[in-house]
Amino acid sequence: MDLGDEGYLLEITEDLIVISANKATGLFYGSQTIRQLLPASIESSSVQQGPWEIATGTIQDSPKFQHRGVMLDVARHFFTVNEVKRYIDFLAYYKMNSLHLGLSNDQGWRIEIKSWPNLATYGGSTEVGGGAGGFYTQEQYTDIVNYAAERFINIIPEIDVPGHTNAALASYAELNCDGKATDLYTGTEVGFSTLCTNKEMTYKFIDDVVRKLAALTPGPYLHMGGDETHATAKEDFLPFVERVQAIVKSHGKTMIGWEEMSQSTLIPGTIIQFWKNAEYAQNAVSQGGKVIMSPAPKVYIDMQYDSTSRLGLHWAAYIEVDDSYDWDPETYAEGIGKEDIIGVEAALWSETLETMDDIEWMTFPRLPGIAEAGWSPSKLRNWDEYKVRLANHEAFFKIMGIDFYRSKTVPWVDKP
Ligand code: TNX
Repeated sequence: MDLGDEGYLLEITEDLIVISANKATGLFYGSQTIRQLLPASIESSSVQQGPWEIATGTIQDSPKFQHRGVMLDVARHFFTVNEVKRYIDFLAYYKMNSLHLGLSNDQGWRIEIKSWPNLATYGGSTEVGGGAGGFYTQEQYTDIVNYAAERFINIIPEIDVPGHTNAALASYAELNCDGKATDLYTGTEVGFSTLCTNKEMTYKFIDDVVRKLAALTPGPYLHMGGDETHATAKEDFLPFVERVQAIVKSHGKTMIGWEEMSQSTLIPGTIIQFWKNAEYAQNAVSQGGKVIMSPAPKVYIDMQYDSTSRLGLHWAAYIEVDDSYDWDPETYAEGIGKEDIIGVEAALWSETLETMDDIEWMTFPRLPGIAEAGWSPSKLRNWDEYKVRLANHEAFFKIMGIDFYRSKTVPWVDKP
């Protein structure tokens, strides 16, 4: 039986439950399935009345894609270590294995780099709307990494360059072409900032940051952004991407970049994250690169559900729960097939999201469906069947205190 590195076999009989797997990851996923098969009251923090019954039967299960994740933007609004850990718990329950943290953007720098201290202390001192912001010390970042690893989740840190860099440009004058520090920024525009790609200091800066992040991150990937570089001339952007890839490689990591990076020459192994433009993804594939699928009209879970949603943006689409379920990563982008795709990643940009409740309301109930897009074979996925299973997760959402959106597209069991 081919269970691979992440699969498991779960055999439940009247007197025994057996999980078998090749690796510890599979045992962990088997135990998450047991959690989902038992009544949600097992999740309660107080003593509950049994009996706790579970159906007998056999489940053989393994994921379709090796990468199943969410990008959480902690730069536009800062989220604490405990909030990130709670999010990691949600990912674990749905057998996702990757949390991509957007650690820098125009509005904030969120990770301590000791050789460039102002990045965090000054560049991290605010956020969208002018709130206090914040940053993770290296110890706190390591705490997040370890907490995730205990749940078989890999942290992918992102430092977005050369655009989306105002927080760094405000912290260090020498990163600017004119040698003048910018002001901190608390708005929500994109595409106005750029590192000075012609200055050697810029590459020393990136090398220092990448060296530290690589040392703090046990996983194989560092994400270097590269999106929406409207303030960087294309002739500067292309060689910049080549140098950044080489820096990441020199510190022993594989680079991931947003799709725009595929306009440059990719080195073997570089992974491109598709969000909008199939041509960019095709560029990556034609250079032998692999793709993470994050189509904005399906998995940008910062998008509003409909025009009445109190949070979120809608530039890509209104994304109802059925819309975010009903797509197939293997056929979504022309010219990008199953063999080109390493996985699926939702994106939770936080321009409009300030609290954990806000994060939960955008994430639930869309997350389980996106997890399924990354896990289940296409032919077994069907909204009419899925929506009934999703409705049964209401009890879990409630017992976990998750603030979720009661979409009309889902036949919820409990009426409010
Ligand atoms: C696009 S998608 C962005 C982000 C914004 C997001 C808002 C991408 C790589 N960049 O900078 O936060 O839209 O939905």
